[in-house]
Amino acid sequence: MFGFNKKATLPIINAERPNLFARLRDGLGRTRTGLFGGLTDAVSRQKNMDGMLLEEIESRLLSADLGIACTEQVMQSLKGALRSTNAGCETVLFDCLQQVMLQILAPVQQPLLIPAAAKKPFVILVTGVNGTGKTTTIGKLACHFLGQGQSVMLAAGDTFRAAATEQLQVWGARNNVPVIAGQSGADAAAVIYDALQSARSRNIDILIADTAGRLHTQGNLMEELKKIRRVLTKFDSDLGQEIMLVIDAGTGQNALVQARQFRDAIGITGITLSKLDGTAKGGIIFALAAALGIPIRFIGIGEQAGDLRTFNAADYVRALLAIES
Ligand SMILES: Nc1nc2c(ncn2[C@@H]2O[C@H](COP(=O)(O)OP(=O)(O)O)[C@@H](O)[C@H]2O)c(=O)[nH]1
Ligand SMILES: [Mg+2]
Repeated sequence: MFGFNKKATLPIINAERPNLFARLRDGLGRTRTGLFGGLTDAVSRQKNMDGMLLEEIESRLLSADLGIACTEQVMQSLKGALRSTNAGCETVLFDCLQQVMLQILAPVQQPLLIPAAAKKPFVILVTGVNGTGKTTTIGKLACHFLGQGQSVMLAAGDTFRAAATEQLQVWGARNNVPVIAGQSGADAAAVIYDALQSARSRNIDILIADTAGRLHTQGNLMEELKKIRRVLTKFDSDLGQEIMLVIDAGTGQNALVQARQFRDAIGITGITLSKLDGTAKGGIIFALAAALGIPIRFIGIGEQAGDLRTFNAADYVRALLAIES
């Protein structure tokens, strides 16, 4: 497996949970291979990095979906570093990537903190296009917050498909948390309003609401999301809310389009980037961070309840560069 022959210089965040780090590192394996597979050998053989090698690095960054702006930022830093040092190519490449990547990601490392004094419930409204992993992320989030000792309720706001409600109920049963659902085809805002009332009367800490997948171009469905937002405010104008967009990491540069349009339509307060385990395009996280600056709350690295991680920039960069702790 690819790995730089260099000791970690980043802080070790999850030393007490090494298996989690290993899962993240393994999950990012395809992105890492795309970025660096075979490259380190070529780099370590060279004393000076030539133009062809620099071009190769640039095209790999683009293929991993870092996007043009981030790729340029990395390449500028790399060229600058190469000019100003006599260190070997591999060391320069490693240090430079580590530094620039961390610089790009650190500002969006803003974990979702549930204010202790907030009125209950705190609401997490989960949105995104079809199949990005919304319902699965909700199951994982339920597990995550239960593990922190919070009480959780789920609202089946995807009323388009009966299967969506069933899928949420399976996650509810698995985690032993209540699921509020309506009839198939019911008004999603009404289901979520019912769930709010139920959660408040039962003193539930966190209500996580599912919504039907929609394309950002589907105006009527975006209107429905706006209505849900109005219902939340109408229920209680002081309600603590997270409007979470779930993005499939394999989407490529279209992820930026999705994020912008959801942000402009309903205001996104946080992103969960799912399916980082199955893609070679995990570089999209850099493009999202640099272009939008929306907090990245969680990353999904598998389909199981435990495959959700609070986003940590240093961990992500270390895992991507396969720096062993
Ligand atoms: N490998 C992988 N699969 C995921 C992840 N998150 C969701 N999925 C899968 O993606 C598919 C769609 O997920 P679902 O939650 O139904 O998406 P939704 O339509 O947005 O609610 C399902 O097969 C999930 O198991 C992830 O982080 N990694
Ligand atoms: Mg769903």
